[in-house]
Amino acid sequence: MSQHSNESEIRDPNDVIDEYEQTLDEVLAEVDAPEPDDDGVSLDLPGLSLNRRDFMKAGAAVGAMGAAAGCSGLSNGSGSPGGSQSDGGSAADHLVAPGEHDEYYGFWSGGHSGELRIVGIPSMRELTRIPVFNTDCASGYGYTDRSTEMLEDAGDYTWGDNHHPNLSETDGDYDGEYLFVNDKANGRIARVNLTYFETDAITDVPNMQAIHGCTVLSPDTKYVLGNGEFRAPLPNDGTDAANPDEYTSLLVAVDPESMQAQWQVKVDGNLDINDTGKEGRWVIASCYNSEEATAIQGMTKDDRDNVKAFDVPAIEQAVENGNYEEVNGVPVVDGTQESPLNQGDRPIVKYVPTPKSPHCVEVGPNGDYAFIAGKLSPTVTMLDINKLADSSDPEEVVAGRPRVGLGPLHTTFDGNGHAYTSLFIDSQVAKWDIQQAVEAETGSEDPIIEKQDVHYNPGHIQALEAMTTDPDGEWLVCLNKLSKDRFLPVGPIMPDNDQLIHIGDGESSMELVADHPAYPEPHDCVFAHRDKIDAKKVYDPADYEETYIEEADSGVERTGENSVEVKMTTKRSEFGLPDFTVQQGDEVTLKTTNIESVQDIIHGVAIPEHDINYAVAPQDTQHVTFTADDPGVYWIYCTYFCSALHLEMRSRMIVEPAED
Ligand code: CUK
Ligand code: CUA
Repeated sequence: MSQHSNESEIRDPNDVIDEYEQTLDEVLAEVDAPEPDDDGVSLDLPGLSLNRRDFMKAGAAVGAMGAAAGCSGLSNGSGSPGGSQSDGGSAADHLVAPGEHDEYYGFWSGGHSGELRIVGIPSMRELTRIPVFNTDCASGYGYTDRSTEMLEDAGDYTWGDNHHPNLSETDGDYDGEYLFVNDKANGRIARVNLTYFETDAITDVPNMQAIHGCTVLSPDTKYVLGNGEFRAPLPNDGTDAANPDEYTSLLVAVDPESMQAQWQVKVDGNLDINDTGKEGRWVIASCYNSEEATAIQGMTKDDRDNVKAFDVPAIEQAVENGNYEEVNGVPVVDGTQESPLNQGDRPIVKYVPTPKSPHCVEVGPNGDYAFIAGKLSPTVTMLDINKLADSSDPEEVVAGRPRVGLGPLHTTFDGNGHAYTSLFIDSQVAKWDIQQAVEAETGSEDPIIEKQDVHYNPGHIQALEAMTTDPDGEWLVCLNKLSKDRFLPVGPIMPDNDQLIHIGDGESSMELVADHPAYPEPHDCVFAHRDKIDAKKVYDPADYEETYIEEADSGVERTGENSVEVKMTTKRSEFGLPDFTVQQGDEVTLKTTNIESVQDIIHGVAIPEHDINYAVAPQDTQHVTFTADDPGVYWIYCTYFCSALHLEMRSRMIVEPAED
């Protein structure tokens, strides 16, 4: 109808692209030969010299041009040096026949939706969602007492921003016990129990406002490690609020069982993404704000930021020696460059200069190198982890620095010597040879094997079990931030586009196989072979401290002048009580056990006008507490379609008027 009404404001897309590419050319020229400049911003952020509308339009226009032209006016024109033909894999390979199972579990972060999604690979079918930092009325998470108390104890926020899911490891391989994930928004770390696929602990980490990077310490999950991205005063109690020089960033180590913060390390600059070496010693974290600025111009000013290598045993030793300051109950060790703990033979934190506002850190499968994507530099810096301990020259620990393309963000691996790096600005995946990158000169493009166009603007990429010591290859998922024209329009907030790419054993060309729309906004994912996950289909009551309710236990008990406890079972197709009566103003605790022992027979307990709905899975016991404010009759009904008589599965709560 009115789709042309803005036409007069819209510039010729080709002009916008030309302008955009010219900006990038300037950026590149300057990255190659940075001009020393002590006062000004040393380079414009790509896109920022255009206004945001133009930047987005430029992307959209490029998108509309499709894969034929790619997004890469700057990388030799046509995008795919390896060509789009593939001798291995085909679109059909990813289809999983009706009734068949996927071979891999994919665990997707849900970004600011707060949830996790479980996706089968290679089909890309979404299997379920796990509420973590959000509430979820389908499961009752955030409604039941158990989940509500956990959320309240963890700060009582209604949302979170989860970016980095990590599977627990034993001997460097996934043990199927837990998944840990960060909350960037509120400085929290959550633990998901992979027996029941549910969140069982959330810790609100003291002294940290945002936790961005999140990883487990390989090979045995000794700690969950969180990066404080936003610098803030320590403690953040109003002191120095207006004095950014006094702000600091922290790394935290959380015990995976108790979920308590064990220690923190304060550093210069900030901390973005992290990963660990394979031997349990090094935590490697990127820093894009070595300038310690509070605004974008300052944060992007210097041509080099750094990567920090935390020496975990040395930090533990410092804590043991009492070399810390306790802040809000957590030992905080000083890891700034000036710290006495960084002056001797064994500094607790090594600072390695790295170009330019680096983003990801991913440690390769054999643990030799950490790969740090340059973001505003078109390179990936490879840190030689084996040299970290003994070298005092930061440059000596850089093993290679290939030029991969524009806007490199994340790198993944196929286990056969190849690295794959996402290029946010080029909208491509660059596949390159790790050994060749070690041998090639800094900034060389020789290690590049091929580039695959993706749609559009990828962040994380992840190949099967790429974070273990033994990646499986075969499939790679590229989590693109934008989908633009790839799906039916669904209004202005469009889905992301997670694309499945066949990589095989790495010998054949990459092949784009499937688009998968994703609700905002996954950042990362991690995969485990199905043999490594052992999900129970029915609860074992021994796993929870809840009193199991038998049919004979159903009843109402007054527990106080204004409180009652109601117990009832659920089974096909009735509640344990056809009705029960409480007094107006009573605080009602309703406890239900699903006494079914058959898999997949879930009952729901919904109470209209009381904002209550939750699921009770077979052999699970759940309870809710609410106040019966208004007299009347309230039908309680089952929300899971459990049998042919599901609609008849009802009970009545009768609330008698209070006596005056
Ligand atoms: S960050 Cu989002 S694309 Cu939070 Cu892992 Cu890189
Ligand atoms: Cu029980 Cu429907």
